[in-house]
Amino acid sequence: MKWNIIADTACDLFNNEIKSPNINFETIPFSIKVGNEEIIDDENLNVDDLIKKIEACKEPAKTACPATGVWYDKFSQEGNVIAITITSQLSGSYNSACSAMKMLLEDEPDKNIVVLDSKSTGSEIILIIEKLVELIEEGLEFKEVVEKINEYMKKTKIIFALSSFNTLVKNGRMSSATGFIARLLGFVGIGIASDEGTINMKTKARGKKGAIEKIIEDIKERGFASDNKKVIIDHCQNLEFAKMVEEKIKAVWPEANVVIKSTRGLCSVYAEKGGLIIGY
Ligand code: X90
Repeated sequence: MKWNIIADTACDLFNNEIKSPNINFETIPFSIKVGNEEIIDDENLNVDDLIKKIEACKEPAKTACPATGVWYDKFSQEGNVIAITITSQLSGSYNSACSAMKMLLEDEPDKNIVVLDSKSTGSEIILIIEKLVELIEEGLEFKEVVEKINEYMKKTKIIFALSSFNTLVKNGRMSSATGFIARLLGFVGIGIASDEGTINMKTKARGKKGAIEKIIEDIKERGFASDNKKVIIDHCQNLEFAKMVEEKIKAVWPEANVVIKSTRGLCSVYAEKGGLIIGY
């Protein structure tokens, strides 16, 4: 049986990063607008250039989620379909994918298809996709895969550390009251996702070291989703900070499996230069 895993580019994985004989993995891009320029978050997007353009532009960058028709085209491929989107609380991507699913089910009522609301973004979505691959490779039926992934999604977590909340606040993805940190230079704002998938600001720290302490505290408090203590650290042009976090995690949990990745376009726009998004 062939399987398709379709995600929007908030997942920060490229199409060639999931390799499994029975799985077709594809990502659907957001579009990003910087000034008058329209940029597609596809495989050719260069995050360095994007950040430079954003920094040179007076207005904040804007984004738009994938259209229903694009999801529909991917869904009509042969085989089972599992789609996953960025949190429905911050983007229309989930609704757009759900409309495509409804259309498809009218044409093919027996199709095995589901759209998952990650209630998160970036690295937490990577954890979920990698788990999906594991479940599919175990040879489970569609229904079992969906059941097990829903259980797993209750356990995965996200914590992010950003030094600017400008784009999030200016685009109305978080209120300026919670975006207070945006104005405090030299501080790192730390937040998590609420159960519904909105931004829940936790605290602020002065500099990287303080932020790392808060991140470790959070992992201790909420615990890993998997027995093998998997952590994915997504960074927007801040490998140094990502490595510092990795080192500290390894010092506390030497057996942890830590992977560092770069944000693609969408998460780069909102996490901004220097931001970290950690999934565990
Ligand atoms: O539909 C669209 O145009 C996309 C809008 C996305 C807005 C939010 C993106 C957030 C990216 C920021 C920190 C992580 C927050 C996670 C909370 C669930 C990264």
